[in-house]
Amino acid sequence: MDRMGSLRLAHLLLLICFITGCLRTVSLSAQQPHPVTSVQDTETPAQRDARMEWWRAARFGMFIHWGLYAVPGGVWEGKPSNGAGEWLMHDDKIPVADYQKLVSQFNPTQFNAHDWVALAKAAGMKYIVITSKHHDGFAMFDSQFGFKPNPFNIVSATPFKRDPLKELMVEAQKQGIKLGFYYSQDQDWTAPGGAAFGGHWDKAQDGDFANYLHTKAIPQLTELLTKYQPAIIWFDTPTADMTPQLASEIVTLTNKYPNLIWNNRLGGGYKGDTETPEQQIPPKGFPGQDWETCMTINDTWGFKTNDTSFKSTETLLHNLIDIASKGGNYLLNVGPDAHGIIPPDEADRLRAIGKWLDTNGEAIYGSGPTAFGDEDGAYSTTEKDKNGKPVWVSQWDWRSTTKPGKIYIEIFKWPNGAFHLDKVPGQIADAYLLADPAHKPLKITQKGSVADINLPQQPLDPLATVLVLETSH
Ligand code: JFZ
Repeated sequence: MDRMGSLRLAHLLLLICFITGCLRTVSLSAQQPHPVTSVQDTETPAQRDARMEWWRAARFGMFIHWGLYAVPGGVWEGKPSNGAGEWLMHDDKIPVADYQKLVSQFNPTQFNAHDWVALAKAAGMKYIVITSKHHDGFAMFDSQFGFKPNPFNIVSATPFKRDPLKELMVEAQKQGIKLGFYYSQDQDWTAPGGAAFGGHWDKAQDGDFANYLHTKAIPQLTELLTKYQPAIIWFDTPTADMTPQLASEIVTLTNKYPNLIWNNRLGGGYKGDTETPEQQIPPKGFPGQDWETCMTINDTWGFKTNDTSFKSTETLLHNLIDIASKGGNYLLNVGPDAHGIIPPDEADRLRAIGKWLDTNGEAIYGSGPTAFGDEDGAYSTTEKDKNGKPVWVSQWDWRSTTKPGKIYIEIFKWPNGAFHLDKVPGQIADAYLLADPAHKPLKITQKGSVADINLPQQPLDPLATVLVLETSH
């Protein structure tokens, strides 16, 4: 088998491991109650609504994958990798000691917390989730733990010596944006006993998983929660090692922070707060549930020198609107490089989305899902996928979001003359374009639930122009 083929096979095997791990977790949770009840198990619906309120209104967040893997940037011993930047150590089976040597080259002197937070704000993002420790085990904050076989964090082990998470915490507070931490609680490829999908490849990784949790993951999560007051903990890649009992020890910790929001990737049968579809938008979202699609701008989370397949601003903005119309959040990733710079191709796109939101944010923040429901597409009646399920065929003409008394129509494909709707709930009393400062009334023709709204010849914004319908019943 060639290299590409074997890598693809490796990834397939990883995915199977991941899925069987999840299935085991799910069946365990169906069999037994949680050893420790979590906030989600005991709070009232009203308490949950209060806890999730800011998150639900936010709609748009910045994911940041930044770690030691930014140094190789997806290239090891001259060979570019096909996998994600942050998976390089695993994909190339790099020995622990060799990987750890990268610390002397990690000196991101151009890192500027003010600029990163300002960029998130300029993009119209309401929260940031940054990797505090990814699967490689390297902590991006000042930590007293994980010191075996040597201190493996940015403050103790690199010439940089600064604590970027602390600096981001200060700036996030100053500029008024929520800050959360991704923490790889299960996989840790450099700590003895930490899990690795597909198994360990270096003797230095062997050890007891519970011991790893007790000596590194739980102490580090405690440091993060006590010293940085994150709004979110974003767990990842649970394996079968994370038994209900072990997961419950983490839940005992998170329970001490009644406002904390955490996702569905802890493991051990805990559901957390949010569904986390990855790199895709489920056709109908998760009705009645909190969910967040995380997505890369190019094809990697952690920085890769060779990855320039950036999605267009239009695609990214349409994704944000699509997700909002289905009641979810968009956690869009940037991968800063080893100097501390967010790639300009990523930053430019974020600023363009922010510019659109400056004018049209009313249709996104705090909005409810679509008033219609067929505009996003349909399952094909002829085409089936490899599992025999009908293929989803997306439509990208327009989307809809709502607020009490208002229907927003985000128009992607400008129609000729009038915008036609078949199933209007209620009577349209007023119609105008959100980007028109005068909100000049547009001509409405409505018979029952069928309506036509006269539009100007040209859209006000070729990316998306928002039509506002004010309704009465
Ligand atoms: C995980 C990480 O392994 C990856 O490096 C990145 O941090 C990403 C956000 O999360 O990758 C996953 C996790 C879950 C799935 C796929 C990749 N999944 O559910 O298919």
